Amino acid sequence: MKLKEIELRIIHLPLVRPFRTSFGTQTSREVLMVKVTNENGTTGWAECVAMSEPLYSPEYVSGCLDLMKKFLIPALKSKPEITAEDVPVVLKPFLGGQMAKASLETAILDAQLRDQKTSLATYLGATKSKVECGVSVGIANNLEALAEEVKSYVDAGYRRIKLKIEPGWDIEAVKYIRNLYPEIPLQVDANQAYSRDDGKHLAKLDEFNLLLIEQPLDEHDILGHAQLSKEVKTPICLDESIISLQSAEDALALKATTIINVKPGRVGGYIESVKIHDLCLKNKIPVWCGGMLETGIGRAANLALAALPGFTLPGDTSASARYFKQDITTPFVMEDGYLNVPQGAGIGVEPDLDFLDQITTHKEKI
Ligand code: OSB
Ligand code: MG
Repeated sequence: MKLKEIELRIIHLPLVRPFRTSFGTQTSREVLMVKVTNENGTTGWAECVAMSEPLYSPEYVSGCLDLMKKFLIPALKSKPEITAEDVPVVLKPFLGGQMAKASLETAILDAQLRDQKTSLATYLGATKSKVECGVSVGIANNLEALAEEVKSYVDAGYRRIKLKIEPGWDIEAVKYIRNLYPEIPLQVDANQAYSRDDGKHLAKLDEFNLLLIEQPLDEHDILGHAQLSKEVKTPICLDESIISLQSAEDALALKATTIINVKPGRVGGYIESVKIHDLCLKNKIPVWCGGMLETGIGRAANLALAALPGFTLPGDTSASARYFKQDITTPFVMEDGYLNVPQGAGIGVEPDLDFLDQITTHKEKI
């Protein structure tokens, strides 16, 4: 396609409740939205999953905006014709920036698939029409408040619970919830809050029959995760450390991870995500689709990915109501613990433009 215009805008959506992790507390989601228009007048949408501050990953909203404007968009616009598959090749010289790159690739892919009248799910190789939902539960003020929040999700039908942990909020919290729900699939996410010396401590989680411990150590500490996996029986699952197909191959070869959380934004897009999925399927490594508190635009695309056959564990693909009072798309509503995979062309959903304008704090066209 020929790129006619790219619109970048920043929106602010309040969260239904504060979300506390080992790296901070969020009360609202600031999101950089990308809209591309091609020569046919077809539009494609995507959201950049970077957060306001570089606390989960080195990328952050205003940094991504700058990177896109100065380098990524000029490189894409310099090509007379572009396909989504060309995007990673054209942008490869610019180091890092996976989240920014992923959003540009996805918006172009959305427009491309709309022109071809093909859904993203079909394009990626989906084999399911609905996916099992898990939910990520923030660090609470006390165990009673945690139990109350977990109960609301269990009652809503979520099929897997993930507890955020950090030193001082780990063994007791897991024990408390496990006692209340002896059977529910349960896992924890530390977002890098532990160190290499914490093996013995984290091994205390082994008795609670957890599915996995997500990213206990620093994102760069592959060796540390490999050592930890010998001290702890619960499977280690990397999130932050997996930034590409190559990093997934390395982490598997070094036995630093036996399960992988795939987040398309973190690895540079859906095309790279499918490559990681294929690698894991070949090696019988379970994968699941992570989340970044996406709006309906990002969620729609994540559901298409989560419908691939290797995604055998429930993802952090929760219903709109888990995050926002009002989503920017038709809300995703869970039925019996599942969300339906959008079947329309492209990502299969569109933003409510009036609502989007109301919550927009910055908008520019390139
Ligand atoms: O580590 O998986 C994470 C949200 C923001 C940044 C990092 C993470 C998360 C979540 C929530 O755990 C996932 C979601 O429900 O979108
Ligand atoms: Mg995580």
